[in-house]
Amino acid sequence: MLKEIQEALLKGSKPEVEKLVDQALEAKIPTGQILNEGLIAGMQRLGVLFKNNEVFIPEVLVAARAMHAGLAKLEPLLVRDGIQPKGAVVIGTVKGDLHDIGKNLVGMMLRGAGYKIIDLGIDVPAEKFVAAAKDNKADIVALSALLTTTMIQMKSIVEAVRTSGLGIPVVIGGAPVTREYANEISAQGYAPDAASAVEEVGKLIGR
Ligand code: B1M
Repeated sequence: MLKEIQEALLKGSKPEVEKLVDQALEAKIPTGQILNEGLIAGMQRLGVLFKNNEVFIPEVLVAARAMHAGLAKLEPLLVRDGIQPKGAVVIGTVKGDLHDIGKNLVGMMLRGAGYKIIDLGIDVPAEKFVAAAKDNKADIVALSALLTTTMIQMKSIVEAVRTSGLGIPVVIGGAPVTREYANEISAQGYAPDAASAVEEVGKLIGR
């Protein structure tokens, strides 16, 4: 069934992805397995096809729409209700970057772990991160970037948060981002995936 989810995602069929995710949940396949071995694995296969010019932006967009629909089915199971927020996280994809699937997943996992999420969306400039962190008394700022050309924005955002006097850490992630890069730009945190982002945020804000 997980392979079928991948195929449906590659076809960009939103109704099929939704139906198969429902079936997988009914079959009691663990949510994490549906996420990692179904949806994310499908997206990884699509990435290879995209890189090799075997599929193009329109196909990737419909697949992304199907992925969002699949994630929406899983979200209630990843998110626990009625718990006191452990802290407030301002999250967004950096300026110039329109990729939001990974960022949404990180936000979803953090919400599931009990954090309040202020999601600024995509293409977010430094000043907006700082303003939202002030307005929401955030405990941490979380940045996502998927392009080597946009990850460099992270440096100015880390700097803007530092000089704002807010005194809160910044955690960064996204496919091209590494721990070395985080060190280089003095970001306090880095996580390679959504589950590690939860651990890293917990460590950084000490809760
Ligand atoms: Co884009 N794209 N794309 N794309 N796209 C990539 C990223 C690329 C690797 C494809 C490729 O060539 N193989 C390539 C980047 C090359 C590079 O810079 N190294 C690329 C390119 C080139 C482009 C365009 C420039 C193409 C063009 O126009 N010629 C263009 C740029 C647009 C822009 O942003 N300005 C573009 C456009 C698009 C679409 C809009 C069509 C679409 C995005 C739709 C959307 O997001 N709503 C898209 C997609 C879908 C992809 C791929 C296929 C899939 C990305 C994805 O969603 N993965 C991608 C190839 C790939 O990654 N295999 C590709 C699934 C997601 C769950 O993983 O986002 O990595 P990911 O998130 C992970 C981790 O990275 C991490 O946790 C997540 C879950 O574990 N993580 C964090 C992410 N953020 C984090 C933050 C954290 C911690 C962890 O802390 C805060």
